[in-house]
Amino acid sequence: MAAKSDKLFDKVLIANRGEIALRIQRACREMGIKTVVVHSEADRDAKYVALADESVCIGPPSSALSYLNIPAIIAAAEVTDAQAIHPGYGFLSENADFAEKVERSGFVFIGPKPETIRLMGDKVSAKIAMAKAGVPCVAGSEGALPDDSKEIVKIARAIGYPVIIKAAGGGGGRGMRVVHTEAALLPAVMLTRTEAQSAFSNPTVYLEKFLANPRHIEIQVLADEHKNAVYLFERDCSMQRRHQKIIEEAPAPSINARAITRIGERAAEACRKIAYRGAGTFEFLFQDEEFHFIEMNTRIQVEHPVTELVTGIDIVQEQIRIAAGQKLRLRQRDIVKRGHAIECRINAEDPWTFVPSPGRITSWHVPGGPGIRVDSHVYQNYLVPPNYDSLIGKVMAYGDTREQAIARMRVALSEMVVAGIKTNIPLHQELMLDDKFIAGGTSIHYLEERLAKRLPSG
Ligand code: MV4
Repeated sequence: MAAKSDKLFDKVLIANRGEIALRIQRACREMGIKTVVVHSEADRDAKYVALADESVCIGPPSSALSYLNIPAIIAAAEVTDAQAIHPGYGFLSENADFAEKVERSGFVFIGPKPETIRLMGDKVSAKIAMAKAGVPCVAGSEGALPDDSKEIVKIARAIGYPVIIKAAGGGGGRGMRVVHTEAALLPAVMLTRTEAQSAFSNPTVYLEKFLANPRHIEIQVLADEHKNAVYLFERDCSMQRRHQKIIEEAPAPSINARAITRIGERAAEACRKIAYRGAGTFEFLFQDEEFHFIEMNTRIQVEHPVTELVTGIDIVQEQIRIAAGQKLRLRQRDIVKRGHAIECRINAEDPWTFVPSPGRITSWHVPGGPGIRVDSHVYQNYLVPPNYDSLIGKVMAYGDTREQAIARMRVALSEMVVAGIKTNIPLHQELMLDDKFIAGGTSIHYLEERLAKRLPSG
């Protein structure tokens, strides 16, 4: 078992790829921790792999055979004598069985306890736990929907239409169906159950009031295993297409500071109540000045840098310290949010059709200057493999005000050169000039509505 208390790990294994593998590696190196990176055959020549103290090839390009290959990852930790495993985001990051196997093999999982990951992975148990811990939730069924049709109709009537049926095993937009009338209710429940059974091997569904025009606001938290918990304020992640976020920012434009304090305190208190450990994100729908909890993510998130920029806290380093058993050094009163940060996710995809565009990057120039941060594993001549998601980097702009952050982002995007593949940079440039984006506070539906009105090819 790795040393707990004040001593950090000697060596951490990074069970991920791309920009987040590099981000975690940088945090480790800054803390004097050696790194092992596991990689697939497709990522063998990536520079961040060469930069790690050690690397282990764990399988062919297919994720299922490499980044999702639990025995291969644990074997890599054994042969390299790593003490802890950081899962990054995606892949095995929210897989409770993986976390459990990591711990049973004698390594530290850099993340919550397996039972917490399991609790939050089931959206019904997550909501019950959070409601009990005092977090305001969307009105809906108390737990899973029963089998009895009359009962289901009664529940929907009490809540009032429109309602949304969601799969307990879903999350992130998978396995949901909106219902506008009583006539459509039971067929929708049946269909969602059937789909949930085949997609998640779990037919459990629940019902909520459907919020028509919300914003997606999330609260970042950090909690140690000594019952200390803090919140690092909010992010606005409303700018998304098909449940893929493309721009995130902190703070959320025009939300009352006291409302943020209240919901942040609720989130931190809930962490203490459920003995949460690690970094976490409470996802809320925000509509009519109210927060409604929907899900909790138990991993580091893609958009964590906007929170780092406005708070000055290195969230990945905090994850590592917490996993080593240290007490949080941060006290809530010392955590302040200053200025404004925006993140544009740069994807290797056609900016008009969103079709992935893997291939050789023949030219790569990143922006710089005051308030600009670029997190990317890419370089000139890098080959974007076709096997993984299309994120090739993140451009972040920080400013004293939102206006300054937007102005810096415009300059940054204009300086950026990515040749040889298509990217969504033109879409980001368009959005940085969009009146509604500039005004701030758009809903989760804005981008898709805006794209529908876009003129073909410029
Ligand atoms: C909702 C909703 C409206 N009302 N729940 C989609 C992702 C998943 N995390 C929850 N989602 C939604 N749940 C109620 N009661 C609308 C969405 C939703 C959404 C939420 C966040 C970000 C983008 C979204 C896009 C479409 C629908």
